[in-house]
Amino acid sequence: MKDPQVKKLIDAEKKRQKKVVNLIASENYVSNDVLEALGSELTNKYAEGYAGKRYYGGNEVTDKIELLAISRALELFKLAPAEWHVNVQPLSGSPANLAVYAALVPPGGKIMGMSLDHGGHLTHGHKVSFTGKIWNQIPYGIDPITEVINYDQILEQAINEKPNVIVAGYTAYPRTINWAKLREIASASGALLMVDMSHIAGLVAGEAYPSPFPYADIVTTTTHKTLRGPRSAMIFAKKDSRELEKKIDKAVFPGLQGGPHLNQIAAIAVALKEAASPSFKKYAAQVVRNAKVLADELTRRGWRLISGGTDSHLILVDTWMTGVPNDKGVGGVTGKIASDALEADGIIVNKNAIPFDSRPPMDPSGIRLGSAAETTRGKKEKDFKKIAERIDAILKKSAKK
Ligand code: DSN
Repeated sequence: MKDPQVKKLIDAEKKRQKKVVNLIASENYVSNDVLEALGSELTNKYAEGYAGKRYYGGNEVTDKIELLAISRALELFKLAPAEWHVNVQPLSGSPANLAVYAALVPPGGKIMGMSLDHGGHLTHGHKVSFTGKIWNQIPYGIDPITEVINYDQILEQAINEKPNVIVAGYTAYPRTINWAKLREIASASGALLMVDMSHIAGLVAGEAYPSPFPYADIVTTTTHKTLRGPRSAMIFAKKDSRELEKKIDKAVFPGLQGGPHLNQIAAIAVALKEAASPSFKKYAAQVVRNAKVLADELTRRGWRLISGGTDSHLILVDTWMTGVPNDKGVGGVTGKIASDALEADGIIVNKNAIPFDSRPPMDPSGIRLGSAAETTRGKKEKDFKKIAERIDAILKKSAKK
């Protein structure tokens, strides 16, 4: 690279990434092949439209790339092309979710999504997101005692509210989601069931987490979390007389986006092939095993985990309330203090609200941890045990300050 300033910064970021323990639950490390596709000449090409129906000439190669990504996506999640459609053009997760609502929910309609502090995402209808300004969020949450989803409560709420769409799949919910129950709830209340599987897509692909496809009408996903691809997204739609897929394609282009980023789409195709390999299946299982070890070791040392543990790559630790100083010496670390103290020691996490949080979002009561990135770097149970020991020591030291 001839630009020394940018080169220096990229090199500095590479060094930073190598040196830290990365427990950000939504990050991962892509392969060199994914990087090569992202940095390829495909970035030069305009291809507004869809394969075979472009508004620009010169798309004989890019059509093949988009079709390859589509067929690999359907194959990876074991979907028959006659039954499922996939759009691989969304630029990332938020535009993907926006496109689904724009296609299927009239302005002012109801999006029933999990509250942000219970593990939902901003684009599940939160009021600071346009998804909560154009549409009305009907927020649902977890049970205050068990800290897992109470499906009976959601059923009652859905029947009363009659939302247009129920959104499931979360950013800070560690447990297995009962897709079949959510299907029953959506059907009983006349709502569409949209699953945002961004966090768990790689685990679903690797058969380490139940697939939502037998139950959902629409599935959105980013491609850069557990799926270990480029920053991008996909929208899957069930094909039937409702023609959801046609409405969604129109919402993506020309409704919300212009030219697709073909370099990203090629990188998705590469990542999907990698995710279909036997080694990725082993990876997905290891991600879950590592998260469980981390959860068990932290619990053993006195830290309270939301819902008491994890079934996925993700853990939510209550560093604040655990933290009333007790005879174990644990106590009283806010999410910000915890995340700053860990970062100072080379462990990168994010501060995170916990359900029913009484603290502000910039300094909430917890931290979120994930095992996907470090598992990519080859870490196993014994390494996560050591990571738990380090986290415990750092947090206890901060609590005493
Ligand atoms: N920001 C992502 C996460 O960290 O979960 C979701 O968009």
